[in-house]
Amino acid sequence: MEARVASSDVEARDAFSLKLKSWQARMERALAARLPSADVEPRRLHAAMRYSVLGSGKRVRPALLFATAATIGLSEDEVEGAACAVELIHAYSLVHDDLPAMDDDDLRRGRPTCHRAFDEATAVLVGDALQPLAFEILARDAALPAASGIRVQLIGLLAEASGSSGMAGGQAIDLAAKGRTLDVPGLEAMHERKTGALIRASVLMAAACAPTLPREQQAALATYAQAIGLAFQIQDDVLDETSDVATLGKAVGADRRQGRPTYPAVAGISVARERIRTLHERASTALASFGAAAEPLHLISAWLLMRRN
Ligand code: GRG
Repeated sequence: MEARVASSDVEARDAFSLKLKSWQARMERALAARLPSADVEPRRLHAAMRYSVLGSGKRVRPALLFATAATIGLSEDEVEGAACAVELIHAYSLVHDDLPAMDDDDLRRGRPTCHRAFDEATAVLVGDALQPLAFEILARDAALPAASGIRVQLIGLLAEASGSSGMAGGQAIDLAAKGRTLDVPGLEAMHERKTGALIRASVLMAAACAPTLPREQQAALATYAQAIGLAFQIQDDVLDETSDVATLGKAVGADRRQGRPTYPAVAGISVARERIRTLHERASTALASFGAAAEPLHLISAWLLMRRN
């Protein structure tokens, strides 16, 4: 019996790995179609936008939208536009995070960062242009079959998650904490905004596309999303300490060098790993009421737990 369970687990993971590849390919096409062509003026800006979004990236946030959609009975078509919007905000945050005024990084996704490949002013403009493109998609994209009330909700969720009460606020807290220590609750509050907010929004935006979803299931998805969002950032801190540049595609040890408070620095690596594990457990437990339908979300959780970059 145990052997059968184990082999079906392996089959489920193999199937998920194929699914993930298909989502990644789908996103590459969907984003390429929505980004302005590099042949259209201003060409340098458009080329830099495409450089920053296309070609690689794990597409974790879109995968969460697609997996949530599958769990609650929506099609991938119904959430593709929202998945593009979230990924564009994520891509802009990486471009700005890499700037000399922030992390001053040379390498991202195994390639020169946007300001290195182009120039600083262009990289600032890439962020300035990717953000409104995300909201334009939510407002107008014909491929997003959502009613106008749902579109307004999607815009609100993404704005809240990326603004000063979400990602940008988390980044501000992180920058202000350089060279200082935070306690674990302070660190988790920062992580929940900086990285967790957009991950949570990815799940909530897919849920918002199904307005008849029972309130308890919406709450269960929010609990799942919050837990994996925090776990994702703690794992990023662990990988920053334990991985290498070739695996990660970006500089390692940068957080510690820059005096940033990280989970391993504050609590130690083994406490950080244990916290990641319990957060993933909490995420799994939250999905109980969905039964087998939530398998894609369980598999995303398992993927993130095992990730090496
Ligand atoms: C500049 C407003 C502003 C915010 C920046 C998210 C963020 C805030 C900065 C990114 C810094 C960073 C590396 C945080 C660790 C977690 C994280 C977001 C990692 C990168 O996300 P992945 O792993 O990247 O999903 P890929 O390349 O796969 O898309």
